[in-house]
Amino acid sequence: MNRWWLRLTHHVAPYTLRISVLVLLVLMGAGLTVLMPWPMKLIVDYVLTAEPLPENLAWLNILTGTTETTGLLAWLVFSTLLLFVVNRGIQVLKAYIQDGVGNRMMYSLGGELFDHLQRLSLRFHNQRQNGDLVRRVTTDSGCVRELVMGVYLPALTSLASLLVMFAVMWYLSPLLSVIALLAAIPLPVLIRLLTPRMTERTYVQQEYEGQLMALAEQTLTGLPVVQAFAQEGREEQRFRALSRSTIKAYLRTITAELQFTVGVSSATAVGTAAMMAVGGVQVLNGTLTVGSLLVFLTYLAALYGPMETLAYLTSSYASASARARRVLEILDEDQEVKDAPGALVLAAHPSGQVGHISFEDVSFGYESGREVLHNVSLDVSPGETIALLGPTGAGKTSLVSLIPRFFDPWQGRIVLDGTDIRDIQVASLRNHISLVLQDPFLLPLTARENIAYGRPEASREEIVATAVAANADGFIRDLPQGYETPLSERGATLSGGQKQRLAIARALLKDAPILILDEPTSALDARAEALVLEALERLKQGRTTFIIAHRLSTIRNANRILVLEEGRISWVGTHQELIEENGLYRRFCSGVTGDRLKE
Ligand code: M5T
Ligand code: MG
Repeated sequence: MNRWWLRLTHHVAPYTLRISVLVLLVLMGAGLTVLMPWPMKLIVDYVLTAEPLPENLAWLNILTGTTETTGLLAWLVFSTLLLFVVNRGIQVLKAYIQDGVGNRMMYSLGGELFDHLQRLSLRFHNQRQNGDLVRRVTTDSGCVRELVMGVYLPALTSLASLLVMFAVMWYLSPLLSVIALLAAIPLPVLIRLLTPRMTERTYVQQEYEGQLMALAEQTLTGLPVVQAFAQEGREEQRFRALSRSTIKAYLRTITAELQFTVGVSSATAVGTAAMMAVGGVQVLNGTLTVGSLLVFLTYLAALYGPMETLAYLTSSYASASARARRVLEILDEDQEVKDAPGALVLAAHPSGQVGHISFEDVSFGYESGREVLHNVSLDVSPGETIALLGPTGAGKTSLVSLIPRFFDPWQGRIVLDGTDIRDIQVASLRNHISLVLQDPFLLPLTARENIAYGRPEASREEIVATAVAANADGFIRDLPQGYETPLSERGATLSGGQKQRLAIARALLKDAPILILDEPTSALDARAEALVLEALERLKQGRTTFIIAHRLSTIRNANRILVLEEGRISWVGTHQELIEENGLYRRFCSGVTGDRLKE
């Protein structure tokens, strides 16, 4: 975790020029801040006392072209005004550039994180909470902005002004400068002592905040279930309990920060008191002018600012590094399923027979120690339709999800047209597969865009034709804005069967040589199912198809039926053979009557 910032440099590098301008502005600002009390000093020491300017300030007379005190006064008043205006101008410009560059860096890192997250395996996402991940992308990616704009730049500003002020102070009174220096010594000690604690506490706090967001997100997503079981009270209690932990963690962070701030301000207060005493005596002795003491006191007040900034810096650094930890943790997450070096790119328009798939002694599970598929071997010819049948939890969905490489097998291999699918480019492999998932998830897009999701360039005619084939055209036309109706919380909500037909249309339009249908008609009534199956029948032509179903009617036309039981292939044969051995079918599908089998 050390040197974590080194890993973020490529989000900062593109803005080097703008950051250089910022640094320049910062240094100019520091210089102006130091100059600020000087017109006042000159007025007090030379204008009000009508003393002539000493040798080393004689250039002021030449510059103003007058030795008159009133003329000098006018010039000094004018320069105060000028200093103020220029300083403000610099601040405004600095703020503008700083915000622009800061946000660009943040979204650059956020973009990298989002991209990486999208490509992480479903196994990773199954174990993570969406709300927490969203927070990492949208909030925690601000760490790079926080680091550059909240740590490095303020550090430079503070150090530059401290340095210049210290030089001037030394020129005015070395003794007082030494006292100021003594007051500053506890600062690095405190930084070393308290930073690790602050980092740790900030990390814990952010973890809790992530959990809180995840809880809110999950509860809102599952709200129909929460309301149906009247569990709002329990969810509220969970939220409140988590809130309490979050607040506790927050307070612990604040405590660490406050300890630090108190330490810093005590040191500064003692220094201030000491300097007032010694400076006062020096003025009374006549070794220091009133004007110089004024400059000194102004700097003292100004010293406190940068020192406080330095104090905040460590807590900003702590929080930036805690956030960075949450970002890098995800970026370090290995892309489980990724392109092998020199991976094969499948031809865009495969000619001839494509889609010969073999499972060779494949074993697979989701978590170690619990194997879900055991030594599955299967050879599917191009254009063949394989139906998968089996009790719930047997591993049907798991088996087909290995084909697009949502997961890789633990043992054995899957071969597509002679190539191990691990040697095929993932995107290219997936482009050759059309899927209807068991849970037909629709995106918050219009009906038309949802159907065209896998082929955004499809023409309207193609989209409508596919919808007609999937028996979806009718209900889509009945939606408030037809094909242009947004399918989101604010748009139309579809029934389970309608969603399923839309998902089928989406898969069909993709027009891939391999078709995987995970219970595509489970939510349809007999009539709708018949219509969809008829469409599927047409579309299955020439494609290697896997169809999972619980109903016999759905799989009647499959070339082969495969029965999966507890992760093993227990039976393979045709529909006719299955009917003849109907005892077998009854064994794993309890509750299905003989009548049903005759469908
Ligand atoms: C097979 C387990 C599940 C079951 C077995 C998807 C998924 C499944 N499993 C996990 O541990 N993690 C997961 O992410 O794997 O599950 P399946 O392949 O989904 O079974 P199915 O498709 O035959 O069942 P169904 O109900 O869809 O007919 O032990 O716990
Ligand atoms: Mg399933």
